[in-house]
Amino acid sequence: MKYGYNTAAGTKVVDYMKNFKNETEYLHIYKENGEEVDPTSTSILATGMYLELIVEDKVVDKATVIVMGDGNGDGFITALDLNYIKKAVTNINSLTIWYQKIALDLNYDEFITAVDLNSLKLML
Ligand SMILES: [Ca+2]
Ligand SMILES: [Ca+2]
Repeated sequence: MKYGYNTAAGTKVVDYMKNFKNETEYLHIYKENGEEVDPTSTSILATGMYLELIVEDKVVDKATVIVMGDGNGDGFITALDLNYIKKAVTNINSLTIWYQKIALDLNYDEFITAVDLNSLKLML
């Protein structure tokens, strides 16, 4: 599983999908629970959504969406995300899903610290 399609909170699915050169008929986007999302949807992108490139019924590529600062996967930056960081600062194991750690590591140093906490506060 890879990631790298980091994006800003508030991005709409339809705008996000325009970033990709792949023929849109081959590119599918799903919610964390596996439910497919209409690629022309104006709903908000959230951490944990994922993309699949499907050619001739085979998944040839897959990537997870990371919305920076969105640790709980609702697409918005709120006090809930702040709480995730607060817990992670004292106990890194409180983040149980790998992409939460990436979404909340706002300075990309691979650690969740007070620096990330302060950055997220500024995003609220
Ligand atoms: Ca959130
Ligand atoms: Ca960090």
